[in-house]
Amino acid sequence: MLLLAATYPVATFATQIWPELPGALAVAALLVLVAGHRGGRWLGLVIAVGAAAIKTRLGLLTFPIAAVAWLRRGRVRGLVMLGAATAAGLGIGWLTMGHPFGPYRRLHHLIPDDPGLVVRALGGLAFDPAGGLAFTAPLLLAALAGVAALWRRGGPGERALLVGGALTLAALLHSSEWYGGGAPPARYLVPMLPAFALAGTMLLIRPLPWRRLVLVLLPPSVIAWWVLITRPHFSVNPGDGGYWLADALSRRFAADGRALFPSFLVPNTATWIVPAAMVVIVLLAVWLAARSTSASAIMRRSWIALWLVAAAGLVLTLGLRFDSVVEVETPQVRKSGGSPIPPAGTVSRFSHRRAWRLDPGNRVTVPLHLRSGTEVVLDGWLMGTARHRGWVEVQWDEGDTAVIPWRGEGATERVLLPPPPGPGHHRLSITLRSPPHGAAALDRLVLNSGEEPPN
Ligand SMILES: [Ca+2]
Repeated sequence: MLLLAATYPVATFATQIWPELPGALAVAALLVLVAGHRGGRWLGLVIAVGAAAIKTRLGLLTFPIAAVAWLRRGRVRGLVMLGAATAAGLGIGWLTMGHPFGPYRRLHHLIPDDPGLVVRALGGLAFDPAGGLAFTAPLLLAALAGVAALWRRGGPGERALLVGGALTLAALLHSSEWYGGGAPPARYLVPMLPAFALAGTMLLIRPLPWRRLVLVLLPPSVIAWWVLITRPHFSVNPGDGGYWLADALSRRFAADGRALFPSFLVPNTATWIVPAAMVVIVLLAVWLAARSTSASAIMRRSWIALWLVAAAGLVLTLGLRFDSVVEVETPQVRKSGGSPIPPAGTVSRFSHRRAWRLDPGNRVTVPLHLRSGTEVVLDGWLMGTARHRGWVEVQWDEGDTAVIPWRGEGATERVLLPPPPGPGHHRLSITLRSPPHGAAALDRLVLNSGEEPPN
C-alpha cells in the first residue's frame, strides 16, 4: 500500500488538477460500501452520481459497483433507482456541457471501429512511455496477471469493478486521445487504481516463486514520481512521440533518443521491438525464478545492478547506432532561431506534419552518426519568397560552407546536400538565406547508405 501511495501515479496525480484520483477514491469508497452486507445503498448512489458529475467517464466505473448494492435488494426497485440515478448523472452533464457526454464523445463512440487504432491504444496504454504504464508504473502492468484471480476470488463489488474497468477501456479504444491528452502517462487508467491494487494483492498473497521479483520493478515508478514532482512541465505529454527521458538523452548525448523508445503516437521500429523485448525478458525472469530459487535470489539482490546495466546498455546503444532518418524538429538538433511547426501549444501534434521553421538567417545544427558513403537528402517545403529565391548554406563540422539553391512550390521539396567528410559522428549546419518574407520548413534528413544492396 505504501509503495502504491508513494510512487507513480498516486503521488504524481495528487499534485495535479486531473479528476482521476477523486475517481479512484470514489471507486474505493464504493467497494468498501458494497463489501458490507447492509446499508450503503443511498450513499453509494450519491458517490456514483457525484463521480459522474465530475467526469462522465467515471460513471462507467462507479455505476456498476453501486448497482451491486441495489440489485441484491430486489431487481425491479434496484433498476428503477439506477435508471433514475443514471438519468441524474447524464442530466448534470447535459446541463453543464450541453450534452450528457460532454462536447466530444457520443454513445456510438463506446464501440471502437478502427482495428489499427485499437491496437495502438491498447499497446500505447501498456507500453508507450509518455502515455502508458510500462515506463512509469510497471508494477501496475505486472498486477494485471492477477485480474483472473480477482474475478474468481473477489466478491460482486470487485467483479463490478472489473466490468467497469473493461467498459472504461472499451470507451478509450475509439479515440486518438487514448493517452489522456497533455496529461501524465495513462491518466484514464488511474481511476482503476483499486482494481490494480486488488489484482496485485491476489499475486502477493499466493506463494508464487517470482512474486518477490516485483521489487525489481520499483525504481521506474520512484524515478518517474521524483522527476514529475520536481519538474512538473515534464508531466505534460507533448503528443509528438516525445518523452522527457528520451528527449533528455537526445540532448545530453546528441543522438536520436526517441528511436529507442516505443511511441504509439509516432510509431517507429522501437514501437514493436521494445515491447516484445520487455515481454520476453519478463517471461524469462519468471521462468528462471520458477526453476531456481538461487537465480531468483540473485536477481532480487542485484536489482539496482540490473537497472544500472540496463541504463548503460541504453546509453551505449544510443552512441553506437547509425542514423537513417533524422527529424529536424527533434530535441538533439540545436536550433539557432526559427520556430516549431505546428506552432507551440498545438493539440495532438502527432496528427500534424512536424518540422522546424527557419526564417532568413536562422540555423539548425544536426548531430549525425553516419555509415561510410552516406548520401544526405533534406526533405521540407518552402514558404513566401523563398519558393523562388531561396538558398541554404550547408556546413559539415567546421569545414567550408557550401551554398545550395533550394527553390520550389511542392508540398515536399528534396535537396541533395554535399557529401559528409566521412563516416562516424558529424555535425551538419543548415542556414536559410532568402529575401525578406521567405521561410523554409525543415522536415527531416534522409540518410541513404551508399552501399546499396545489389538488385
Ligand atoms: Ca519532421
